Amino acid sequence: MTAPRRLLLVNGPNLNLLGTREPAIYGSQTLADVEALVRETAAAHGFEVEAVQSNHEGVLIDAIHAARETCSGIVINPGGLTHTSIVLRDALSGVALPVAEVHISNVLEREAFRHHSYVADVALVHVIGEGVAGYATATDRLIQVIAGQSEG
Ligand code: CA2
Repeated sequence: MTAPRRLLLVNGPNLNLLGTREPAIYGSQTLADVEALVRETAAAHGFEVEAVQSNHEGVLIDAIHAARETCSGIVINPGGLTHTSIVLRDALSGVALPVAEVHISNVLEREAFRHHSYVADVALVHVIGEGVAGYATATDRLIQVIAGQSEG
């Protein structure tokens, strides 16, 4: 079966607040801007995007499970779940799709509790601290990975 030309974009808890608070850390663009950027970037390669944001871990996990049938890769900013969630990590490794992990801020230069990511070693692409533009970088790099897989 040919791989679907569709990506899942996952944004975790509190990312619905983008553009409303803490602009010094997260910038002034909104979640709608992020979703539009990823759609535009993916469309340049002929990919569609299904976007989900939730403040509820189970909703994110259900979306990741559903992507197994409908998508060929996942771009994810897990928000604070990055640093806490073994179940989110298990969902990502369970569906066995290529994953791109994005963080808007440079988590490695922030508080020590943000330095560890449970998602990092199940992701093939990591883009950290490039602001919202990092979602476009992550999308491009993930599509390159998918293209490489379908060649091999
Ligand atoms: O830098 C990132 O993208 C983070 O994943 C964002 C998470 C944070 O817990 C991670 O350590 C790093 C927080 C998302 C909350 O986003 C907000 C945006 C605007 C206002 C308030 C929160």
